[in-house]
Amino acid sequence: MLVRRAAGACSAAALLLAAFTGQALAATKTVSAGPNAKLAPELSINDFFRQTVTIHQGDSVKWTFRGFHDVVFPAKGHKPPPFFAADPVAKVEGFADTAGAPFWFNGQPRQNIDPRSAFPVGGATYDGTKLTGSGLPQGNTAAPYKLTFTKSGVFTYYCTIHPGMKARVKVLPKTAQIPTAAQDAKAAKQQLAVALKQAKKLAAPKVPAGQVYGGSDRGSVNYLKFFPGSITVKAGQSVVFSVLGSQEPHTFSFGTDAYLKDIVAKQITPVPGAGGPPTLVFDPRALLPSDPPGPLPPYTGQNHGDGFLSTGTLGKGLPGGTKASITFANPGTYGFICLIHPEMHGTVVVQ
Ligand SMILES: [Cu+2]
Repeated sequence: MLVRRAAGACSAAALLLAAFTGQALAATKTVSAGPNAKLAPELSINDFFRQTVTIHQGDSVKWTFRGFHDVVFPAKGHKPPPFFAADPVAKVEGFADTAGAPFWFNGQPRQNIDPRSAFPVGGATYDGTKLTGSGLPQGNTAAPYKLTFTKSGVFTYYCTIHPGMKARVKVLPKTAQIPTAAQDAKAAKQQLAVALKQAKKLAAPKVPAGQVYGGSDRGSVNYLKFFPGSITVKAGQSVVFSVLGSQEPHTFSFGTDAYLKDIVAKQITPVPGAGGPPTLVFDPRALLPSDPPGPLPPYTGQNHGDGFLSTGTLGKGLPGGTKASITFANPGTYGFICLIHPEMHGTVVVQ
């Protein structure tokens, strides 16, 4: 009891002292990149919780990661860097299919993760004048990212991985009133409730006959799933594969398990740099269609040697567009996955 009273007196003294000198104690608020909640495994909500966090000048924000996200503050008034970009020099080379034929994309520009998205940049404080970011965190086990805000203002930040995923930090003078931690938690909870309500509406999209959707998305709410999971057609018929959302690109990729797994494992490969950090390079087989731009050839089950055929990444705003049609020549049961989200599986049954 005595000890507790002494501790209480001590912290009261510290508060008094702080009030006296006009110095609020520097505090840290936490924001979750992705909801800090257990969701259905195929449901991805690409948002920051809470959306606008308000702090005092000199305070910090700590981001914890749920899902594959980053935190990037451009200099105020500037756009965030892209997630990936064409290498100005290096070309794709040496990619051949299992039949030994070179892929069409040899000679195309290599696609790298932009180093400003890939690696931490800008240091531990932010005042709005220079690009500052977390680099690519490694999923849910990533260490939190912490930034101290030295100037007042309203600062917009981005996840460069998911287009449209952005939020704000409002930095107020030290004397201003700001929400309490409890108020922040309540707002984050409400924000999640709204997203989950949206998710309910997206869980079973109406898909026209003869089509398969990759994902069912609206804004930050994304189902990482094929709809329907299995489609049956007659030999000689086609299926239209489409991605209507813009935040999560998908591929529709046929092939043997081993071949597709190999691409997934090499989806992003570090290539050592000369004295600097490595360049993170995308496997062109994951990003680009298996065949030259234009209508895809019919699927026979033996394309490119052992049956590889891929639409490349589809989605709103992507060079590959939102849809691809594939004609199925031979009866059989053909599995496909998304090479960006390999947990997505589907089947085409050809009769
Ligand atoms: Cu993200």
